[in-house]
Amino acid sequence: VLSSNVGYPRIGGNREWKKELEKFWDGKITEEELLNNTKAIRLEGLKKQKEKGIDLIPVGDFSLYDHVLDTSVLFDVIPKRFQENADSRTPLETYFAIARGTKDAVASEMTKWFNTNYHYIVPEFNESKPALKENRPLFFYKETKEELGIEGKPVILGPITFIKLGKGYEEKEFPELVSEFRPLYIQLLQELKEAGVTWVQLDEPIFSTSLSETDLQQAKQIYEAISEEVPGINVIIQTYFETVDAYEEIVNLPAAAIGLDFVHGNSLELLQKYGFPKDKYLAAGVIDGRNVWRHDLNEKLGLLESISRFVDKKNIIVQPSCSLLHVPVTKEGETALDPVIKNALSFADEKLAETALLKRGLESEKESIKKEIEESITAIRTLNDSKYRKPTKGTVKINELKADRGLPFNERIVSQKEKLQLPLLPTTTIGSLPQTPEVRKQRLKWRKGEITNQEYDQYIKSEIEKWIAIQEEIGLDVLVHGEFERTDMVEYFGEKLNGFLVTKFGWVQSYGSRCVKPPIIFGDVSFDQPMTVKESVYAQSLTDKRVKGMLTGPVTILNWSFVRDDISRFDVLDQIAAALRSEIEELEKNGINIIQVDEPALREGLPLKEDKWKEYLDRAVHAFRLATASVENSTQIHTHMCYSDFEDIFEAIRALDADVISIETSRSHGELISAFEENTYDKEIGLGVYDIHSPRVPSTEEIKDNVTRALKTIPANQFWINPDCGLKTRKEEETIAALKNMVEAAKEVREAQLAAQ
Ligand code: THG
Ligand code: ZN
Repeated sequence: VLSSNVGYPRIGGNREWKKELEKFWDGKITEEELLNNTKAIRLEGLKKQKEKGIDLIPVGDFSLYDHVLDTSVLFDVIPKRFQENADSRTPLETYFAIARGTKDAVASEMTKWFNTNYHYIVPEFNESKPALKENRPLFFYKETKEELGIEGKPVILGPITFIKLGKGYEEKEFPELVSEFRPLYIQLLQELKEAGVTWVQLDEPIFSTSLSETDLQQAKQIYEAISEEVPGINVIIQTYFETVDAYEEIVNLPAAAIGLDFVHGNSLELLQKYGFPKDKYLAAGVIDGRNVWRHDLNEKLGLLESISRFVDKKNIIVQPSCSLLHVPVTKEGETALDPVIKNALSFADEKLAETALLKRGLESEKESIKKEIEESITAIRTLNDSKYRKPTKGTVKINELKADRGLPFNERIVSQKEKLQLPLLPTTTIGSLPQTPEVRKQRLKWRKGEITNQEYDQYIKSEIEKWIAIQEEIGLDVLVHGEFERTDMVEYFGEKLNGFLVTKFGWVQSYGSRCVKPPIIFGDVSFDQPMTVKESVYAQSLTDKRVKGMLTGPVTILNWSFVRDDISRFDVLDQIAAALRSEIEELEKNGINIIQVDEPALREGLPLKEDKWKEYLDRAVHAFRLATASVENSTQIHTHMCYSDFEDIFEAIRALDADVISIETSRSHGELISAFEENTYDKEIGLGVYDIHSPRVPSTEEIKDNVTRALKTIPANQFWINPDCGLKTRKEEETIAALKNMVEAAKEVREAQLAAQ
């Protein structure tokens, strides 16, 4: 039996990595300093994995931004706009330019990594001739060996996943592209082999999605070529996040080992049904790499024993289900947590210790880890029996709540229009306004106790007041309070609802240097006291315009939290929905008549397997409606989604029954509008009329063009004008200038429309 790790967090126990990167981007440290300082973080992680007792330690999983971008650059897949003037930049500067853009070249697209909250940089295959440039995996292998005496296992994104995730080619060109990369992967692996590498991991998470015959054919061909050309190096074809559909084809690919996820979906059943090739290692992902709970080692050992009925023990590799990139580094520093909870948690380092224990247990006798098994069972039982798992005071009978607004939209909208008295083509924003360094500084001071609650409240109020005045001056129709009190749209609610806890250091990379700190749902979720009412009501008291209440929706709160695993996720979802329902009722009671419930993570949570879509979408829609259905007909429910890939979930979006939906589209106009057109959407739509992800201020003309184009498809009386996402990451001056142009554009189009009527 061997123990292995699939990937380790890059960010360091205290986000040291993020801080180094940002210092470099700000010009505060040199490239050499960045490389030295991040090397120290990397070696620290490697050392820890060794100490935890991991046999196959991943190297090259470390990245200075994103592992997909690393792979692109490794193979010289550089978009043209970054090849120009390349001599004036170091290779590292070019690397960051692709990720972040420069003043003359827009960044490459960024999108979600499978069903996670991690984002990768999309490879663009049409503008370069691939070549193996600098063998980074080899560099990391050598570094690890020289510095720490560790024989690392290089990790490389596999060819099929890498190419499938990229763009700039048509489906029929896929085989050609695979052929183009074949010699490059072979060369890469040959160089590794010559340097003494024995194990190498090729990540193919795409194998957990539905592959076409061609895809499988291509996989077979390239892995055959690899095994023929580079014999003697042990290739692990690593899948994760779900079971593999084409189980028999995949496990029979020529490789030394196949890595399967034994946590998500039922790989054991496939193993029992189809067996496993005698001559291969099975890298068994039995430790959950996506969640933070300690495992019952007895149960996991049982799973491994079941696996060993089909695979010789000597051929089993015990490991996490996927890279530990998706969980925080260690629970060690969480000193404020009740030991009852802390004992039941397991972050990356703790998961590695569990992995090593299971290896020991499987290898020798169960007896050899008897004490540890007992400890794990006790820790879980103690939490289950504790007050944390008892119903909380705000718990409601969810089955008794109606998830239906009563009146259909076309009747509700009449009373909404009458109440709200908004102009044709009303203007608004998505909710968050710039979180300036000053806002962050004040929040930090408050957290550290350097300013009092009262002083902090006063500061937030003054920001709200300032921005209500700015919004009035700009001439927006529906105003927002700006969300200055919120660090993160999920963490904030996690801090206020029953059943959640927030950690001190539980950071996880989201994209580039940006991290999130997902709250942990440990018990029943329920409403405790109003969470957003104070700020919204204060904002409303300052203006005669309508102020829109702002909440994060149940699906997004669920998907961006770590969720207890002793009850069904869908039951947790309903609990969150019921708690939000109380909040919405409070807002309404306090005079807020437009309430936005954001669901940016609805699409990302879509299961990888199509046969699970329906249940997910039904439950997601039900939860949204549960949260929003109890309001008066004249109260207007808005929602917002950031994702533009709507085709798969269109019916679900319609079924949400939100009165107004705003969506991010400014990067893909035509596409989205036709989706709405074909589907004859009858409710109100706020189409993002400019891109907030760039510091550029769009001109009035440009925005007018976008609006006019949209109005060819969407009737004006259904249409709202807004930026395409929240303004949190933008600067104040940019925001004000852009919104002024947006309001001016709205005014001109409105006048033209009214004149034409
Ligand atoms: N919250 C959560 N997940 C998300 C988003 C979010 N996933 C998708 C998308 N939005 C990712 N975008 C961001 C944008 C900004 C930041 C994180 C994710 C960010 N983070 C701060 C940082 O790393 O500096 C940390 C938080 C802080 O200190 O304020 O800015 O919005 N859950
Ligand atoms: Zn958005």
